[in-house]
Amino acid sequence: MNKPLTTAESQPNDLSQFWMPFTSNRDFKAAPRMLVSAKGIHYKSHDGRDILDGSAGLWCVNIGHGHPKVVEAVKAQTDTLEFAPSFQFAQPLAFELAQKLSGITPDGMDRIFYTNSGSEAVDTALKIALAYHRIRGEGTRTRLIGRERGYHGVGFGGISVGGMVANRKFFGPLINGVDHLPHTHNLAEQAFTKGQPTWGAHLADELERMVALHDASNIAAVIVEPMAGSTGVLVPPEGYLQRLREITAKHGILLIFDEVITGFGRLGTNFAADRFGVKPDLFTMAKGLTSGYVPMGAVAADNKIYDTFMSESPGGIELFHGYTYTAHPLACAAAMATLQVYEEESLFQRAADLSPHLEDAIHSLKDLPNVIDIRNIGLVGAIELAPRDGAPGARGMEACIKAYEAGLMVRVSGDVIALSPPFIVEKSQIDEMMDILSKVIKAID
Ligand code: PXG
Ligand code: PLP
Repeated sequence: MNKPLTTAESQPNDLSQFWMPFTSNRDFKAAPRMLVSAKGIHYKSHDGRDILDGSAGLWCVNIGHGHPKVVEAVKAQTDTLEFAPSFQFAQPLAFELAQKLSGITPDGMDRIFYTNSGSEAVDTALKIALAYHRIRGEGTRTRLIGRERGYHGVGFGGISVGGMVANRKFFGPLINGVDHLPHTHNLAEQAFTKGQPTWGAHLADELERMVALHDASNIAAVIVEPMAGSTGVLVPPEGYLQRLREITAKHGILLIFDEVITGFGRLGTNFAADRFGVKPDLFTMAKGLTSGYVPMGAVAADNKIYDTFMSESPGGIELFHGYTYTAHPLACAAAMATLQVYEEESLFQRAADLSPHLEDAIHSLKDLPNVIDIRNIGLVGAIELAPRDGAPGARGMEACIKAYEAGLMVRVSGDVIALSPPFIVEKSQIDEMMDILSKVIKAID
């Protein structure tokens, strides 16, 4: 266990300076929930309680907390080379990591561009798509298509193609030339489905209507999460992603998968592309890439996209894009060690093997009060509660806070409770999570 913090360290007496993200600062600062250390599948709260990590942090700590291999790798890298520029210079781990990653990406998607977060990965993928079309002489292809209820991070690119209204409505006109496919959630047709719903593949055909309206020659790319996580776990209907692939391929539109959550074993396979047997042209990753130990994201590109930049751009810099911290040595070290842990501990397989247990356990909650849907895939589960009249999200937030008080961290999106534990979770701990959730759901009205 990490060295316990002193009271002064764990309970700062002034909370006003840190402007917290995606949080009611006023509510939190009135009743803080401080996490002071973590090991394995537990956080330690500032009042000394063990909190089961039912969400792998923010869907990222797939290998569990405090894994000595990753901790050591980052420490050692700090001693050797803490920073080196990646513009015009490089450090060897960047290439080693890209090579290692290309061993688990879908065939022919071996070109890796590094970022520091999922949001940056999304911006990068959209920019590569636009520049790719221009470089190959189809510069009219500038329109981007996202999906309602999509979450693609918080950059202007990501919120433009994203479809969560609260994340968009405050921020002006955004990027123009964007359309949104309909989301695929439909309780009447899909409630309490285990795994992929059978209803909904036809919603991909809406893309044909957009092509008919704008003409394919104006459309650069379609971006979707293969499984939408942040919006409350929407599992893709059977055949839906295949249909999107067919339509995009037919019209020369790039297909981008946002695999920031689904990548690195969350669905029991390397990537969702593998799980669903659909290969995009570009995909984003982050979170599980380093298991959250150091921030890092990336985009994997089909080799043909990279090759086009190399052969068609006139010489000199091929892509005018990059971050100060692209391929940061500490992030590369964390990612190398994380990938090694996944391999040595067969963690993607473990996620797949645990999936039926999570499915049975979570669906056993279906008769609890206010539960209107339960859904699951891989090592992800969600419980949708009916919204309170006039106060959507209130019941979900109350569940989140009560669960924490009872020793369990979950994520909520509106009134959807999401579970996505680290892959090292034991079956008994999944059961413990369900016990807590069951008591919590019964206790709120
Ligand atoms: N794309 C997807 C699909 C994501 O889920 C991002 C992009 C942005 O990544 P960064 O690293 O910039 O946050 C995400 C992030 C939640 C939750 O509770 C989900 C995310 C982030 C924080 C909370 O569902 N997803
Ligand atoms: N703003 C200024 C003034 C900068 O000089 C830079 C980078 O040099 C940035 C923003 C971008 O920062 P980053 O490369 O960390 O995304």
